Amino acid sequence: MAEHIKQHPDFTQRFDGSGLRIAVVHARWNKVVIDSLLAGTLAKLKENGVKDHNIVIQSVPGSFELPLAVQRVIAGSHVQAGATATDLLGGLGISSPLGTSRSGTPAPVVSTMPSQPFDAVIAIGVLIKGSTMHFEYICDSVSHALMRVQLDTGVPVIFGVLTALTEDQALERSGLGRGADKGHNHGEDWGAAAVEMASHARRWG
Ligand code: DLZ
Repeated sequence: MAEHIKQHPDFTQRFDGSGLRIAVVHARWNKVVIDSLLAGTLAKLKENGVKDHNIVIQSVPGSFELPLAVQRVIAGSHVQAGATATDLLGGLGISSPLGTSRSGTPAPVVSTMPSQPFDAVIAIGVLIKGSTMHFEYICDSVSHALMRVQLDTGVPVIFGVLTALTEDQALERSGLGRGADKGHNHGEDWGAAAVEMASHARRWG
């Protein structure tokens, strides 16, 4: 028997993301890990053909805020207006027309562009267990709420929330491991899952 049964899914089947519109809603807690996950997510979206101008990014303070933001982004309210993928890369150090906050996080922008439906939304957060029950409550409520939004709206919501017991676990799951093995950036899986689920959802109607 193989030593490790748990494996990442096979994402080798290609789905064409060139006509898809994807929103990425991310929390800002644990920024180092968030930035790496976002970079992995965006890289995979683009690798699958999703166009820069069809990726909209919205940041929220913490993971607890993700479900409402995802719901409103899907509903097409003003919250839908966030930074584009290009803007985000600016916030990560490449020159950005939007500027950045003191923490280096891209400044949110309000767009007057007419809203168009999203084919999928990726919700990204990093929860790291502390010494109180806070972690348990947020993990539980956020995972249930994101599932509810997805089932209520019929729009695929990708669960990009790391629920790590230690900082090292979070680093390893974002490709930033401290050892020789840097781990795997789960953001890449979330980007691929979004394109696949968005493609299925279009077919399912
Ligand atoms: C308060 C808090 C704590 C302690 N830890 C985290 C965390 O590890 N990851 C995260 O995304 N957010 C954390 N938060 C903030 C909450 O998610 C939320 O933003 C606040 O409770 C305000 O609603």
